[in-house]
Amino acid sequence: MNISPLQKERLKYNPKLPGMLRNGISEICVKEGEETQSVADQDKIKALFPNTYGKKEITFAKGQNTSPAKKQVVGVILSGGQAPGGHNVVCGLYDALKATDKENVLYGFKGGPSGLLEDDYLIFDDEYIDQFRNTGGFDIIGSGRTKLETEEQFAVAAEVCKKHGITAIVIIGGDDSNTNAGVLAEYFAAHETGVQVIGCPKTIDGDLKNEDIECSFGFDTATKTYSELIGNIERDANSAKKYWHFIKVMGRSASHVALECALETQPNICLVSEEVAAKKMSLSQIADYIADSVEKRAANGMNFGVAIIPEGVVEFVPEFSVLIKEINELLAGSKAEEFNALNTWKEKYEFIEKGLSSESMAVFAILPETIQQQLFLERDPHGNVQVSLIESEKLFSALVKAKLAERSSYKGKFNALHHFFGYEGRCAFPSNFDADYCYSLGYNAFMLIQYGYNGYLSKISNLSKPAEEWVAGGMPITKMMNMERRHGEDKPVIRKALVELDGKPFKYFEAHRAEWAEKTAYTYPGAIQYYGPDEVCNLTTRTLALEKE
Ligand code: FBP
Repeated sequence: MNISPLQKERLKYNPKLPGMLRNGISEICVKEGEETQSVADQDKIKALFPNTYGKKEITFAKGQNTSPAKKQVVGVILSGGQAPGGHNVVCGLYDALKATDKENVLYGFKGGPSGLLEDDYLIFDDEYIDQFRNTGGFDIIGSGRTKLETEEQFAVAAEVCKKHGITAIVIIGGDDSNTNAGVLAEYFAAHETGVQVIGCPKTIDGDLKNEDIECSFGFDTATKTYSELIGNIERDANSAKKYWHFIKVMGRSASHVALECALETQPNICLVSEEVAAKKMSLSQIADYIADSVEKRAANGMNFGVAIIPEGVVEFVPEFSVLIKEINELLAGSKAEEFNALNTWKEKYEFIEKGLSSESMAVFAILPETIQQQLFLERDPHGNVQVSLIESEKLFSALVKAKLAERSSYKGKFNALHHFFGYEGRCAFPSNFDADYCYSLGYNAFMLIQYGYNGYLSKISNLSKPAEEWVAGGMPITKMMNMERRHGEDKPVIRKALVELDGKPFKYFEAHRAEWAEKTAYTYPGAIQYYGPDEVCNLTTRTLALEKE
């Protein structure tokens, strides 16, 4: 196989473990902490999870390993969107499993949770796994978005585990996948299958975190990759001085990615969806806010700038959500056929005008025609508008252009360029932080299995400190749960962490953004460094550093 010089070097990198896991398997003991409660709705969650609720938090420490000698056959699944470091979770898991007993076996279920249901797997060996150490991507076994959530699926999973003698399943995923890991753990316990389930916190979106989980893996590398690109664009903007760049960054709903990139690069504008929702901002208000920056900069001869737009922002604009709901209703059932049978956009526009409320029509009318058409073209299998496909970077630049045209005070030039950064970062070579963090999560997941825990999330904390000082342990998944309304039903789920408007990262941004909007205060983070001084190659995110200040 042809591999790049960097990959060749990265294969040799030795990921750092927390100090307490470094002395070898025989010297890892467990310390049990307090019994836990769910973050809310304790009675309901307890009733739904009679076998896995209220368990103790645990930490590992240096000391005599007292885990029972037992052959372990473990299955691992990668679930959802790719995040840098996933391969190292599998490597850490494999290394701990083999260091404990050479006879232990690791199965990898292919293509996400469906691999478990379809019994589609490979068995890892040294030769295979060694090609993936410290590399990005999930191609080691593939990933998928099938949800493991029904009793029927759990029964199939139990059968597959029984067939192979599997003693534990490790699910590497985001909030939904770990919620399902918790439900599966409860099912396995209730049915006395003897199979344990351990989760690992993954997602570049950074929205799987709480007082126990300091960050999900992949966020560090993905945001560093986007920040490098944004910094390069800022420098280009400041060199050519002729374009406004509208840059959409991934993050399905939370704005952690956009905010972290803003803290790293100090752009002129960064929208934060959670603030848009809290202030109930309209599209017009957002456009005015950006146009103010364009105008002030133009008055100082700066007809250029950079604006970061979080992927999910339009869903947080209250009037836009109403518009989407009305469009979904307008095209429900046979009405979609009626609409599609119309030949021209003019006829379709009249149909829309008749069907929408006057408030929603007013919002629809100000959208650029390409976005209007997108709202009617891109439908998901249930016939709903796919909001994530809306090109919000183009939407906002068009709205800003229209605002500027209305302003007699504005005398500048406004030429916009558009970018979307998402896939560029999801499979990057993991930063040293993610390589170390992920390897530790996997290694630690095996220790949880070995000590018999079920329904736990692998937890590594104290992450803003050097790896030597990281703390390894586990927390019951039920501790992170509350009840939420999903598809018309109350369901136990892990609470998604949105950007907190009173949190330190947002407060820092808020205190500086007026200056950044007017001046050129760009910072250029450059590429991720894998080798070199600690100050550049072992950096955590600004978000984590500010949260732990
Ligand atoms: P996860 O929540 O599964 O980690 O995925 C995150 C994400 O990268 C989002 O930022 C993005 O909106 C989404 O996945 C895109 O997923 P897909 O490529 O499957 O459409």
